Amino acid sequence: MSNEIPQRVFSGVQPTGNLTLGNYLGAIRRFVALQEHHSCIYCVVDLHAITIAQDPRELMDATRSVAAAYIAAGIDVSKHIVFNQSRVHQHAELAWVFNCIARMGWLSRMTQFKEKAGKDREKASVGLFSYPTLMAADILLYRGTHVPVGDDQKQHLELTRDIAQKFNNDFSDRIAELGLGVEMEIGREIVNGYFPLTEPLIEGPATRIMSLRDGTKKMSKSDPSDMSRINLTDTEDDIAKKIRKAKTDPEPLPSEVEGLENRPEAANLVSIFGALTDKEPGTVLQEYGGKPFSEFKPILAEVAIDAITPITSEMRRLSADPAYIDSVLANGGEQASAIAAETMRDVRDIVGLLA
Ligand code: AQP
Repeated sequence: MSNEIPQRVFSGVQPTGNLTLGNYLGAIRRFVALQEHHSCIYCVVDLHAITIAQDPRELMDATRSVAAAYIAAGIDVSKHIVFNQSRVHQHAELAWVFNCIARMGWLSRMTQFKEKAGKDREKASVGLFSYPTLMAADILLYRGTHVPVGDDQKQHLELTRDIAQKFNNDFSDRIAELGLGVEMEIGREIVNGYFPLTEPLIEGPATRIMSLRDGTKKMSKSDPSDMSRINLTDTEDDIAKKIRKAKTDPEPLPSEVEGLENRPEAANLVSIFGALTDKEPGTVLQEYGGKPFSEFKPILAEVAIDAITPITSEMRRLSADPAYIDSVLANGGEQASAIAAETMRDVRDIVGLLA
């Protein structure tokens, strides 16, 4: 009996439109940092994208574009696995098993479903409702131990842990009989089972970047207003204009972090600045406290342009060669399939599904 699950980082991004500064700072930039010391699998989660209607051609383009962003941001595809989810059929297969493990009550509490389904829940797809069980399958198919995500995914990761724990409990005798159980130390917990209790990595200065038009709403690629976000495909002029027009209040920047309370737009611009320059908000305010936004915004725009435009131009160069992107995804898909097939063989045995 093997008694250790190796540490493995897994995360994904949906190909649902242009990637935003939020996706970059909250997720992709952290994927790049983690690759130095971990074995990583980064997925373009196209099966998640179709929980909301997508134009087929745009979906293919967006899938390649997310892969291009991963590579342009610095993910080393010769050392880590990058692929699109739908290539590995075991994601859907394990999601079905997890649909039978997860409880209706658990899924009914998911705030993202409530937000995305809106008022007319009856018309939302079943896929949108069961999205978190597919997300749990994405992670646990590779027995992912660490998942870097933005703050909005916290609840889904808690559900992933609940599903893993229920699976481990429901089948504990069978897991022991087959010798597939492992003792895991995750954080401070010692756990015995087949699936690890995944650790969410929600940390750093940019776990929730807010809309440039409304500091109480998350910056999102599907926001109807393009002015609400900075896209990784924006030109320098676009970035400068969006920051210039970003909603703010009439007061100058405060000198202390406490002064940002009840000033969501100001707090957001300061945290974007901090994330882009690797500075704590307090340090940013020491430098810029007392300055009006008319002075701070152009400096922020310059910092944002410096950070984003090298990635944008590399994405553009990569996107001109879709055959290369496809080869990366195919190669990553093969490596992912090999791991996924092993997990799914175990799961079938554990659950009692004849091969
Ligand atoms: N505003 C944000 N701040 C910090 N992190 C963010 N993430 C998303 N928005 C922000 C993180 O990016 C990763 C990929 O997100 P996703 O594509 O899976 O979907 P999402 O979380 O629903 O992000 P969007 O941009 O709002 O997409 P749409 O509009 O399609 O729903 C995740 O780790 C997420 O936390």
